[in-house]
Amino acid sequence: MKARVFATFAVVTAATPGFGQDRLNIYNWSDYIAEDTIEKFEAETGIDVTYDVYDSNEVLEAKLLAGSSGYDLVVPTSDFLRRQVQGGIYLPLDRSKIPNWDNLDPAMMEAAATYDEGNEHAVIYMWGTTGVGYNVDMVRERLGDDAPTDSFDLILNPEYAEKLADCGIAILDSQAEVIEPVLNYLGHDPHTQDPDLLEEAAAALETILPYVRYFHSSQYITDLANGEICAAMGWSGDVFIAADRAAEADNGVEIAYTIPKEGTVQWFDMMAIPADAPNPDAAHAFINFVLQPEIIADITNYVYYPNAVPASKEFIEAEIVDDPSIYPPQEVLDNLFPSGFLEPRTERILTRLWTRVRTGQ
Ligand code: SPD
Repeated sequence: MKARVFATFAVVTAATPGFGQDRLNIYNWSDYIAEDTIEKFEAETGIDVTYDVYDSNEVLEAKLLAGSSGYDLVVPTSDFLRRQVQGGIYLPLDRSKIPNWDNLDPAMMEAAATYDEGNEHAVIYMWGTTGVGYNVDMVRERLGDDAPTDSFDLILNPEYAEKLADCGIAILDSQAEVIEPVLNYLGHDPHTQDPDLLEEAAAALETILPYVRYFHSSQYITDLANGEICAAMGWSGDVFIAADRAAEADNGVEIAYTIPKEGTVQWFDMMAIPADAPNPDAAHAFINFVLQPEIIADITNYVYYPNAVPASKEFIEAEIVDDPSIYPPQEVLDNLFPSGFLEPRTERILTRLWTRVRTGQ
C-alpha cells in the first residue's frame, strides 16, 4: 500500500464561515478529500474556500437545522438527506451550472433518487459500506487462524468479542449507523420498524458492551493505525486510510477491511446546497469541478471510497479500483442493502434504546 500524506483538517464544530462573492464555505466529513483538491479549485476559479469537517450526520443535521450555518456546500448521507429534503433545507440544483452531471453513473443516481426524487437536490460525492476493520496479527493471536474475519461475528458475537476486549473494539457512535447492520446480522429486516426487533438489537449490543472500548465515529482510524485497538465497526474507506497510515508509519501494523458475509448497508454521501447558502453559485462550481473524472479519481485515490463517475476509473490506482472490498463485484453488491428511513416513532424508540446502550443502564 502506498503511503500518503493526508490533509489534516481538524473536526470543527463551531466554525464561523466567511462571506463574499468569491468565497465558498464547505462542511464535509473528516478525511474525505484529497490533499490538493481545494487548492486546485481555488487556483482554477479564484474562489477562496473555507473547509470545516464533522464526523457524523447528526452533527451536520443539528447545524443545518439551527439555520444560518453559513455553509454553501454540505455532504449528508442519503438517508439523512431524505428527511432534510422533506424539511426544505436544500436548494434545488441548477443543472445548467453542472455540465459534468453527465459524467455520473445513471444507475447509481437512480438508486440515490430513492432519497431525493428526481435527484433534484443532491449529487453523489462518494459511497461505501459499513463493515469490520481489524488488526490482522492481534486478531489472529487471540482467535487463531479460524477467526471469523469475514463476518460481524468478530465484534458482535460475545464469544469472540470477549477475546478481543484486551486489544480493543470500537463501534460507530451513531444509532442510525449501527442499528441497520446489527438488525441484518441478527437475521432481521434491517429496515424494520418493529419495537421488539429494535429491542433485540439493543440487547445484542448490550451483550458485547463489556468488551467495547469506546463508541466514536472517527477516532478508530488513528487507533487502528497505531495498534491501539484491534477491531472496529467502521466505514470502508476509513479503515483503508488506517491501513495506509500504518504503512506510512512503518509500524508493523497490518489492517484489513471486511464487507461482512451477512451483508451490510451501502450508503451514498451526497453534495447538497443549503437553502440559505451565501454563495450557491460557488457551490455549483465546486460540484461541477469535483465531477471531473481526474479530480474525483484523485479524491478516491486519497480516501479509498468509490465514486459515481465511471470515467474516473482509468485514473484510479489499480490496488483501489481492483479491490473487491472498495469496488465490490456484483455478487457482493447484491448482498448489500440500502440505508432505509425511520418513522418518527421508530426514531424516538431508537433514541431511547441507544441512550440505554451508550450509558450502560
Ligand atoms: N471519513 C469519511 C467518512 C464518511 C462516512 N460517511 C458515511 C456515512 C454512512 N452512513
